[in-house]
Amino acid sequence: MDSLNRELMFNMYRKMYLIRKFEQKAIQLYWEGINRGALHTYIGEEAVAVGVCSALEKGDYVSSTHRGHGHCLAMNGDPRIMLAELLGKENGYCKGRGGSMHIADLDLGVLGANGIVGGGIPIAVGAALALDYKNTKKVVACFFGDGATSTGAFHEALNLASVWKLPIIFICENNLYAISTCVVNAVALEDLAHRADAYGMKNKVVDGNDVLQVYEEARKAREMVLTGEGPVFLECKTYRTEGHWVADPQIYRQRTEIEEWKKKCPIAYLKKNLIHLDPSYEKELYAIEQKVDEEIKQAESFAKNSPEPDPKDVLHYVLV
Ligand SMILES: Cc1ncc(C[n+]2csc(CCOP(=O)(O)OP(=O)(O)O)c2C)c(N)n1
Repeated sequence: MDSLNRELMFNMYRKMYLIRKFEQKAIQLYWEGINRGALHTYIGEEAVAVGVCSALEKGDYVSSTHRGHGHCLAMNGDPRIMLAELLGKENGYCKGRGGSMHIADLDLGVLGANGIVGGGIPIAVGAALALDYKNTKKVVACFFGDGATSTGAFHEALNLASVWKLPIIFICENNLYAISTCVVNAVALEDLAHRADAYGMKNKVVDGNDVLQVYEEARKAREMVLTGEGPVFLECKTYRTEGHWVADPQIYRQRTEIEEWKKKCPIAYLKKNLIHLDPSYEKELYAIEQKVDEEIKQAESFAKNSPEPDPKDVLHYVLV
């Protein structure tokens, strides 16, 4: 872990805590009837986005999913503009026309969330082809769920990326479920990482709730793909501790299973490890939490006070 320093670890803690608080605020606003769009939260999976994105460099890209808030915040997306988008406001990332599943910020390298399961994967491969063609020495980090690994687009895109040796890291967020379908009922492999074997692609299973491990493996993967030997596939084993979407009754899994995974909270885990390293860090982490809490308050106020789109412009920026 030579590549890890105190500042980096604190920054990873800050981002994971920010994602958690952002999602909790989005849920609260949903039940208050203020956030009316679809909402798939990233609670429990924060270490994956933060570990991977902390290993990226300026000029790299990420492709996201329908569960995309964590990816965007991990790439330094603005929580105020994101929350305004969720509330359908003119100041949102898509001027309120896109909602949760279409947030993108090309300046930050966020190619966009995507409501089509597996839809981001070929887009990421296209972006990697462009980076390669321009000889940029930059990479794409392509996020998708366990369910997406059973789409045709996944297999076609992985094959092409491997044949063309593109600079792309495939990151499977295996949270055990695709809506209500447990992965064991969908795929006859213990590790989804082995799906990459079929395409001659290096792959690794990672503890997706340990941000330091995710970071380290993503950092190594980035170096590897830049040697021109082709993509790397990381399967990050994790769990979404909330429903598939905000109002999911979750009748397909046991409460005890959820409680067990809550004990493996990636944020609490990093906090415990940092305090173990140096007890004085507790105070600093608390200060970080206070600052993020304030940031979320400001995001809420910004979003609530942002203007609604003018009804006469409602079809602007929309393909009809
Ligand atoms: C092509 C397509 N098929 C089906 C759906 C409906 N759908 C939305 S989310 C989802 C499950 C995705 O599971 P996974 O890829 O594991 O991601 P997770 O939700 O667990 O993050 C499905 C089937 C969709 N949006 N797009």
